[in-house]
Amino acid sequence: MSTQAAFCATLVDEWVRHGVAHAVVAPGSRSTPLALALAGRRELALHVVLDERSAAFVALGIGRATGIPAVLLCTSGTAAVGFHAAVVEAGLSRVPLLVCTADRPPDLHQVGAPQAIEQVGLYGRTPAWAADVDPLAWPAASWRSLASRAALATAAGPVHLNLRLREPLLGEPGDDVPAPRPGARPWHQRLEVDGAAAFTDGGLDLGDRRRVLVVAGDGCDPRRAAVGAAGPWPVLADPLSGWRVPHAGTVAAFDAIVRHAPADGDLAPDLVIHLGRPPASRALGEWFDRGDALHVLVDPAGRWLDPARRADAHLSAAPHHALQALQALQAQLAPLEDGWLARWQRAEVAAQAAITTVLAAHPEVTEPGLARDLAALLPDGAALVVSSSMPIRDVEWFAQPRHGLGLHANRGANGIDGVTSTALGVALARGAQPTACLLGDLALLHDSSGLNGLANRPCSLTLVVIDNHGGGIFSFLPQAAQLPVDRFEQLFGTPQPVDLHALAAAHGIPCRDVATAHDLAPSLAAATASGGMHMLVARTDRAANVAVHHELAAAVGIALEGLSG
Ligand SMILES: Cc1ncc(C[n+]2csc(CCOP(=O)(O)OP(=O)(O)O)c2C)c(N)n1
Ligand SMILES: [Mg+2]
Repeated sequence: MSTQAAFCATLVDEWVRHGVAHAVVAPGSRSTPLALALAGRRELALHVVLDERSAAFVALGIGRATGIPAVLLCTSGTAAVGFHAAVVEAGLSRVPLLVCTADRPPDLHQVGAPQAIEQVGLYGRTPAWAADVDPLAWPAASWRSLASRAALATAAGPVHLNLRLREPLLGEPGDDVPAPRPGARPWHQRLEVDGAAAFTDGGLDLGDRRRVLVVAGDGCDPRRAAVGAAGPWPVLADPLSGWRVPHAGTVAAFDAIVRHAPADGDLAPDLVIHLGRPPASRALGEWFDRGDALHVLVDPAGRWLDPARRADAHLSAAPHHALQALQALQAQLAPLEDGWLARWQRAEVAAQAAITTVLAAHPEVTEPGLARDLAALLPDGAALVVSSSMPIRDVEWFAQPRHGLGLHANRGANGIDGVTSTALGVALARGAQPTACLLGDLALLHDSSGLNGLANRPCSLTLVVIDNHGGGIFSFLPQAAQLPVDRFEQLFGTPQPVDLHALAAAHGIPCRDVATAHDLAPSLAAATASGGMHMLVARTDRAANVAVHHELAAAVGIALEGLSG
């Protein structure tokens, strides 16, 4: 009998009760008791990933895709450091993640024992909760509570359990596993508090605000139906919100619209409800800064998502609770201004038509066109993982409302690292259902170790790579205009001399070019129909990309002028 084995079996049993369904294990010895406990439960899918950095992003992707933490396990030493980037992302994105690092007991620290590094507090203040646990020092009666508390705490992001494990590492749990709660109940549960009263209790003077605008960002409650058809407001819907669906109030082309709408014009709001994380659109933020609306921020977890320090009020309530409260309040207030919603609807229709017209005149692949088409073409039930840099912006600015597409992006830290591995995690969690990933050439190369073994994974994943030969986003910055071309290319453009087809071939991944705008549909259809791993490469030009963005913005501006004229 092994107390450590019993301890680990108890943790795993409690996590299964919390719905945990995936474990990602990076190989090593010190983690043996927990690795065996995880492998011993048929309720858990076990994914073994060599590189801890990649493993952690895979677990992150699973957490992202399911909302349920994956258990992430490694041995002691630098292995634990390898988790750090994804832990940071999980922390800032509040993606649930159960990070378990095996450690040597304290007496084997600072004496030259192998793989003994400082692991307590390794991830700083990032974890939502952290505990340094010596199973032999913790009474068995505390084990279930420890595991359950850790699982609940992942509602706020990654949880780090540093587990001090001693030799012998092998053994059977025996009868030492403490009794669980009756039935399938976990040890601790959280009760939902109804936040419907929160809005009216907030002491906000909403006075006679009659132009209410909702900004639905990443972190919204995706059950839009729960909002009761979202009320009579225009909703600027970031695709990551899950709210960019066909609906009377949905506004997708907000970035282009606000580039031209006067901040005191007939589209200007007097009350803005922000749900979740702000969209990437800088134009939107600047437009709000020029206006004088009241801003209310709502986040289910009470985060301070206000980099512009613009909020008049923060509201700790699930977004649908806040909207229900606002709806109730709306009934008591002055009615919305006549034509308020209709004006936004007309702007959206005009902007979408202008975007379509511009892109139709570009038979070559454009980055906005690729993002728009990819989001439209993926079959119902598909997921799209979007890389930071221009892909997430192009999807935010140009993807049209639709049902049936789940979007994911690591926007907590906006890293371009781990994108392929995150997409793999999302795809693994979804099995045969198609997953696509839109990413830049540098993001692909950054995580090229994420391609290791990809071809043999049991899932359907199509990587759609925009190869603009470097960091296209920097061409929009003053650096591009003000630095000598050589210096700009050296420090920002940073083209990499890698043959992407050869890279794919080296990993056994079928790869083809998307040579024209019309090539995407058949290539994508072929890839998703055959399943497995595919790479599509679309070549674009960074300077031409800036030009087409300007062309789109100008066309929307002219279309909006036509409306007011
Ligand atoms: C881990 C990480 N390193 C560096 C950056 C800084 N960065 C932001 S965008 C970018 C270039 C990305 O290039 P690519 O993936 O090709 O996308 P593109 O800009 O061409 O759309 C870099 C290096 C980052 N966000 N994350
Ligand atoms: Mg690029």
